[in-house]
Amino acid sequence: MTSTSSAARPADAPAQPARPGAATMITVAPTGAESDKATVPALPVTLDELVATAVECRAAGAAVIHVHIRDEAARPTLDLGRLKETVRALREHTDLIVQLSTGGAVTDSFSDRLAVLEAAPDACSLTCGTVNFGDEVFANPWPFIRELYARTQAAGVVPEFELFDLGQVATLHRLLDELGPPHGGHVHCDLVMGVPGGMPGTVAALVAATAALPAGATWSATGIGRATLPVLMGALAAGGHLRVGMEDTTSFARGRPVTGNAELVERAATLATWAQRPPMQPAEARALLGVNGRS
Ligand code: KMH
Ligand code: ZN
Repeated sequence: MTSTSSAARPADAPAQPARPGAATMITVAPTGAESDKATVPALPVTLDELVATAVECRAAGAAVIHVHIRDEAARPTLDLGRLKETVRALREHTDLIVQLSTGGAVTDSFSDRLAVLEAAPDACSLTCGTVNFGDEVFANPWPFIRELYARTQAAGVVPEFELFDLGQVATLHRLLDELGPPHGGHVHCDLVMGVPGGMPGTVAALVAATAALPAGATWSATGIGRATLPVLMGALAAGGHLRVGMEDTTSFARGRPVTGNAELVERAATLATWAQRPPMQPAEARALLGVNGRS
């Protein structure tokens, strides 16, 4: 790795934590690719359901939506026509920042995942390494990461760097060192914690990962399943932003299924407000992330 400002920094120069009192950017990840509509009936899988969820979550305090879509049989898809229609509909009905998943499902091809950018979202996810994913493997080899990142720069799409473990933070540094800053000029990361195979959803892991981020980066965090609340509270305490949604948890509490994404956003917004870090409006999130256009 070559050495630039994105690489090593003193231990006392953390990634940029939100100031006390500063707003909390809440991302909702409403659908994902893993849950089944038959098992989780509240999961938004049609375009109408997704738009309705987006409107409710915006009202509840979300500023960003992380989008996976489904086909007519509610199976995960990266169909480009559907993705374009989804971006259009979300923009028509909300002012949320539209972040398309380039992770897709573990079965999706690299070429289909690269083609997601052709749907011209505001932003996209970009996972910085391969990770065991339960019994599956979520594959993100270096050449794919590099190609996807270069395409985000060319297409003017703001990447959110998804980090499932500490090694992926090192890969993020390598990426920035080799290809320079992202479109929009600002590095924002999302720690995905508690995936079986990735870093655990603990405060110790949160502190280790955030301490290793590039100087000036901002970050959000999400805990999968039972890691949801510890990660949410740890992230608020550590000055981070939040991602919540049915992609990451389908239980609101032990034995109580989530009834809809909005209640997860409402809970996050309430806790953020109690922490004196109320939800951020989409316009402020656009400015933070360097997303062009509508404000
Ligand atoms: N569904 C996972 C295999 C992303 O959206 O970029 C990948 C994922 C990450 O959800
Ligand atoms: Zn996702």
